[in-house]
Amino acid sequence: MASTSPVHVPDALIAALRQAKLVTVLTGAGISAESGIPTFRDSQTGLWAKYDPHELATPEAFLRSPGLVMEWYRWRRMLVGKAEPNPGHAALAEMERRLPNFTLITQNVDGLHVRAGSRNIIELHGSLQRLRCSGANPSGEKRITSTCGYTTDEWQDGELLHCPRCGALLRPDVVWFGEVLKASTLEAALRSSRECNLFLSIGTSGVVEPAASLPYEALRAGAVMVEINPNPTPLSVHSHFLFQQPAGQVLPTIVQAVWG
Ligand code: BV8
Repeated sequence: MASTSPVHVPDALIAALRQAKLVTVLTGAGISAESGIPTFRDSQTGLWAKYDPHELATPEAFLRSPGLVMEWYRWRRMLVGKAEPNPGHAALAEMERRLPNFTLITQNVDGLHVRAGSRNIIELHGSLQRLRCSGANPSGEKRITSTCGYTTDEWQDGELLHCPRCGALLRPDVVWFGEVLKASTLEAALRSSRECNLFLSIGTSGVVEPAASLPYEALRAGAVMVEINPNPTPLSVHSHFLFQQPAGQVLPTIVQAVWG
């Protein structure tokens, strides 16, 4: 990401962060862009250029072509394995250490916030580091029966992986389009959005629901809204502080300005 003009942190934001009792952050693919992970907005590179993530990240795609979907996730997992958390991830981990009450909600499944040292994380859409039993009937019938609940971090070699407990296909432990989020996860995200004094929306185009509604829950509850995104989004006009610059430059500057 080319360096941009210097980041200016308004005194009012410094004061707001210093006195905030509860801060909630929502991140999207944009915070991992400076780690070299393509965002959903970017066209998928190379082999995957001809596929639309919205097509591949669905239960239908998995039932229709489980091998293709698993190969896509293996490719993304390889990208993530070669990537490092960037200064934006690190600054959020530092912010959590400095604040009395901090919740990080992420739409990302890359696990980079965990690797950067963040602790209180709500992974809205799961993690591609984990696999879980899909319940998809190994005989290939086009329906997903109830899963046996098996999960693992071990991605064995081979195109299709099977649950050692029940024999069904294993799938990435992520939430696909058309799938409901875990009720407890969504409830925790809604609660921390409604209870915070200050909400930062970082690196998200604000399209995918129900994640996209979280900043508006915070606004309705009277929170101060900060958006960090080089491009405008529907949230931009509602933000009290708007940084249209890369998160990897803005976040460390904010942490430096507030905590020195
Ligand atoms: C559900 C995991 C009940 C998988 C993902 C209500 C209204 C409309 C539609 C719906 C609705 N309710 C449900 C839907 C359907 C659907 C949906 O929202 N569709 C969209 C396309 C309209 N939602 C669902 O299906 C959800 N389930 O609600 O269940 C239901 C079901 C069916 C029907 C009704 C109700 C489940 C959604 C979860 C899908 N899984 N990920 C995987 O990753 O493989 S979503 C995935 O895409 C990401 O997790 C993320 O959420 C989304 C991508 O968005 P972003 O993260 O914002 O990334 P994007 O590329 O878009 O933008 C990047 C931004 O970064 C840009 O703005 C860019 O400017 C900025 N940026 C770039 N560089 C930087 C930067 N910012 C800062 N610094 C930088 N350096």
